[in-house]
Amino acid sequence: MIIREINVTPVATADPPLLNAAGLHAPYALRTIVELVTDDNISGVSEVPGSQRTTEALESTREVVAGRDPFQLNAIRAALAQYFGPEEAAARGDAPWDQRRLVHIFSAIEVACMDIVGKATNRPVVDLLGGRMRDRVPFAAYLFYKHEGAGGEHGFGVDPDAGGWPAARQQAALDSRGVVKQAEAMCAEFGFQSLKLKGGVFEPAIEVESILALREAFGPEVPLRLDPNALWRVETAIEHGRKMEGVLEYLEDPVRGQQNMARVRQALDTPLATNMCTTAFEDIPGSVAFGSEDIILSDHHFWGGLRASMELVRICETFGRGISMHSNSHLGISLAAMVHLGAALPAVPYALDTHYPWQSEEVIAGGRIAIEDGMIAVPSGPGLGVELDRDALARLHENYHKCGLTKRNDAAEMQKVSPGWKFQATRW
Ligand code: GKR
Ligand code: MG
Repeated sequence: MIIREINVTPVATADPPLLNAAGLHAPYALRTIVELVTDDNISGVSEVPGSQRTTEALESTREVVAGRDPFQLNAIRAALAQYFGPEEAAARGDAPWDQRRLVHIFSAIEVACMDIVGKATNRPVVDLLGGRMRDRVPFAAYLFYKHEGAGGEHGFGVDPDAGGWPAARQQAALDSRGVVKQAEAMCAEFGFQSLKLKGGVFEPAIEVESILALREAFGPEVPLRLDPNALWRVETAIEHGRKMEGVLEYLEDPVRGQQNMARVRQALDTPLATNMCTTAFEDIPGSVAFGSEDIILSDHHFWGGLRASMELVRICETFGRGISMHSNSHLGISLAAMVHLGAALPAVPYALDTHYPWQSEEVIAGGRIAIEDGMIAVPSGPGLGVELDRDALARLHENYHKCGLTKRNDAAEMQKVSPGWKFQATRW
């Protein structure tokens, strides 16, 4: 069996005006959908964060990937590392983690190959990762401060008084009351049993107030997390972290860098999690030397695929790190891959992150994947268990051309509503 065809389709999906440390989400989030087709017509799919750069890099892998056996993932990875490696290594020092290319590209190719291998062997992807440890995978409600609106062209057509999650997704949440209402609506719709608030938007005291309001509304049984995306100083993190001791399940990336994280960690009892200071295998020695976090939020799109994520789990076990999962705005192909991985993990002590409730569109047949009791069932069927809806793919591809975005730029989007706004790597 060999890979005969590589189809790369950039898409844009409506995304609400969510606020974060980097600015504001644009009305569309970009993703890139990859389809590999074998000589015996088996198609495998995958999805990665989108940008023109990623799409072009994927297009250029045709010469490396075409003609290869999808079972031979080690050789494919070696070939891609050789192809992208030197440039990647040169950029490594100063490139933010989400600008690394090889990990995205290999993740895209690997997941699509595993979808093919699963279909060829009539096995779900979770079995290719060593087999399932659970049938349903727990996810957390991902709460955001946000402006009114649901993103895209059609977002503003939702009646905010209609009730239910679609209306709540439309509503603004700019204070603790709004955050609690958002959490209640999201939990009512999807049954989530853990809550994460994206912080780094308002002064720390305001975000702490939201966390305490969530605690008041949901009680101590519902685990809470806050993620200021490394915008706090060490002293700020310690001062405000102390106010949330015993309330947070974990504090995610309060400060920037492994050494700063280690200083905060020594001062607080609350566990620290990261998807910012330990984001690649090359960061593990620093993580161990400094003791920068308790939990690593893995992400197969950024760690170089599903098998690499399983390797990370073993490293985390060795060095006493817990594991959970990071997410960005995404569609159902990414979600299916996350669920297969989540089902294969030896243990899931923390519900995984997902932005999925914030999106309303899909590229997979059968529409949106169901979330019930905060859990997602491993898709049935071989491979990832999802198929492309080609009409939906064409529609979202058209969105991509119409929206005119070529990369994510939350700062530029924020400047449209707050002229002069500037990203500050350390703000409070
Ligand atoms: O979507 O605004 C967002 C998040 O801030 C995302 O970009 C982060 O990567 O979810 C993320 C995180 O946990 O840091
Ligand atoms: Mg984070």
